[in-house]
Amino acid sequence: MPSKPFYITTPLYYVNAKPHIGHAYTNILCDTFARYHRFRGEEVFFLTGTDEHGTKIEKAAREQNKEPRQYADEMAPHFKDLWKLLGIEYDYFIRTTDEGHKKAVGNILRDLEARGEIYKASYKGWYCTPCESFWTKLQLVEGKCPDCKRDVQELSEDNYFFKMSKYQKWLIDYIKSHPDFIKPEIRKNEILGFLREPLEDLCITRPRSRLAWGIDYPTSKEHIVYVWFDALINYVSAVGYTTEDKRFKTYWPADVHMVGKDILRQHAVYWPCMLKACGIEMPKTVIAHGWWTMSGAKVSKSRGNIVDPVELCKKYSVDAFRYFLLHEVTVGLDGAFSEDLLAERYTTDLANDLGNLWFRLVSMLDKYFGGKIPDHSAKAFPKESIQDLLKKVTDAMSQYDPRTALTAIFEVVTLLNQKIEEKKPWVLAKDASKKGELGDTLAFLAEWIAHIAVLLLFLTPVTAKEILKRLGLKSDWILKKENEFLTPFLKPGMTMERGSALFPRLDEEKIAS
Ligand code: ME8
Repeated sequence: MPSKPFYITTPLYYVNAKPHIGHAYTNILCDTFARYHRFRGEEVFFLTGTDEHGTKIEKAAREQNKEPRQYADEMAPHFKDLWKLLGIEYDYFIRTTDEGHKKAVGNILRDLEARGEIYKASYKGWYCTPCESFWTKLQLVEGKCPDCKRDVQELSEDNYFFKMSKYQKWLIDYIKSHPDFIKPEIRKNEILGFLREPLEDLCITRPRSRLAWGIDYPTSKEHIVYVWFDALINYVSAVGYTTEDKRFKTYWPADVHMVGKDILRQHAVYWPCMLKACGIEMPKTVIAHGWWTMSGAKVSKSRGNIVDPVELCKKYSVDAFRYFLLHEVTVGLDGAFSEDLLAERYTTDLANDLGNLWFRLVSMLDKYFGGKIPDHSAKAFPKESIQDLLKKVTDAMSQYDPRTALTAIFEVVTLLNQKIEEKKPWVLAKDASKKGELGDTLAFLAEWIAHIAVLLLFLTPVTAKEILKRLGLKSDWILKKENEFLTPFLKPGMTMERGSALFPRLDEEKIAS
């Protein structure tokens, strides 16, 4: 029986501002894992999209004198455009305003209500508009929102509640007995810490009089569904829950929900309780990555310290931006972003190490062998070392650790540059009796570069494909059996295309601007 497709999701981003480096990071991570699983021959379903309901969106639309729907229609393409620019190969883009999604939300609510999982009650609380959060008096900090420290309003209103509290014990047991459910460990412990306090039922509606922009609550004209209850359901509505049974069975459960640590509670507490109440299987893993910060503060639209990925890609290339984000921090930790650091990594790792390695190889092949792969002996193929690198990279990728994979690859790049210094092919070239050694040395380097390029296909795909094209090799690799990789790719006489610099020297003036 074929294995279940690998199903990976990003959060659905609010459309109240254009995407920034943080959103780009989550999607680049997911794209890397999606590409890796396709590379391993698996079917993949990679879901991303936009979260379009709720107070934030309504407010942002009104500020521009627009209807929320028109505003969302104008904003959603900014996300699609960025994913296109970044080469994010998602399979489906869901919008919470899609009819299919709204239908699934209604079906779920009707079912939960019919089964007594939802009740109506009067609710008194303190509401923080920017955070869209209700707080109890105890939760307020000096009378202000505990998250953003802004003013809150006291409200009392009739609402619908999901009986989340009854799942508390089950959830704690589930998290403890499924070590991979929440990653990394530190975030799992945070959630378990949160669950030491009594879990309250979740208020899942807003009165229409206060918020009109959202999904209608199916059994009350006066209520709108709370934006988080609506948005989380996308992960099952996108694969046909309650609308296309066969599709749902094919894809669910999700293998990975990738989220930032800011929204882990919704994904590791609300969402599992919702699924449990619906009788749906749990996703396999929720991974919470860290935040990109600037001068110590989280990059965020509300702080206004936005880093524009489009500008960075224009200046440094899509792959350089991708390399930086994947290589700079281990998934789960925070990363301090600075353009200076990006420029430094570009120059040292990409231009000086990888770019230069390529340049030296093709220059020597051109000079000594007319741009062709020379005759060489079988020992020129470094099978064991290549096998070792493959293992390091695949182990790291199966642990959702692209940083370690990139580090292992770039360590080899450094070693290969050192090898050129040691072997001094330009000295070998002067001695006719060393022609065989010269051929072996260059073939060894060329094989390494070809194999490295294949391993970069899911990490820095533009560069990887470019190198493979220049070597005259295919780039639609599917690696089902290791042996297909542990074999020479190049034959004597094959010609290589020199091409321009893979990572051109940075133009100082352009960078400073
Ligand atoms: O929370 N560093 O949407 P959102 C790293 N609609 N990642 C960051 C980041 C940063 N500085 N800033 C944002 C929502 N992100 C809800 C989600 S899901 C059913 C609903 C990324 O537009 C990170 O993935 O505020 C974070 O979790 C997400 O953007 C929040 O996006």
